[in-house]
Amino acid sequence: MTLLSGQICVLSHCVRIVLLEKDVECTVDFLPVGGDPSRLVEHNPYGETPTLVDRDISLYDTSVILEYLDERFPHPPLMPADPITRAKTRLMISRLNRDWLRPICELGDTLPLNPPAELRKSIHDGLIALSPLFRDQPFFLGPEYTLVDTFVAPLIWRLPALGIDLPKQAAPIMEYGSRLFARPAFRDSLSEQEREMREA
Ligand SMILES: N[C@@H](CCC(=O)N[C@@H](CS)C(=O)NCC(=O)O)C(=O)O
Repeated sequence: MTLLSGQICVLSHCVRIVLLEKDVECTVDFLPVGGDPSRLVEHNPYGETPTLVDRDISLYDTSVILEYLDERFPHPPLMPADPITRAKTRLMISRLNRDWLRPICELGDTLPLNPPAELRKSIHDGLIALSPLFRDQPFFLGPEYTLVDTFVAPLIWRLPALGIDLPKQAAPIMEYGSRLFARPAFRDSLSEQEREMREA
């Protein structure tokens, strides 16, 4: 299995985390910025990262890739078991994607990211509003780590690169971020450039 990944593509980052959480054997092929897109287009008509190439199938669209991985490699499960919580998980991922992750993708694949002021404000205010949730629970949906957490971790990691500084009142969400970053799968998921986002 091969993942065609961007170097700092936030959605590719979600897929890298899930592959490592599930200990899936996969080659991550980091595509060079401004490189020849033909390899990508061969597997994905939209020419976007992430694209997952498996023996019998090529997949694109992050949510499609992640649900495939969760079904093909069921341990540990990253989707809740009951239909209502599964639907809530999909809804939350869809909102995170529309509001924050896709707009971050559109900022391009070179640093610094330079988000427009409205996007910066939306992420800043949105994370502050979510923060109290993490006073009483370790992960986004409660006691268990799920796919939603794999979408939020790359976002919180990118806050310094996005020029977003959260105030003290957001301490619970920053502590949640630290819990996510401490996971071995997260640490191993980082590309060189992603590592530099917090080491520079
Ligand atoms: N709907 C896609 C969006 C993926 C996407 O926009 N990827 C960006 C990088 S983060 C990309 O490949 N942009 C290059 C392009 O659109 O040509 C998904 O959910 O995976």
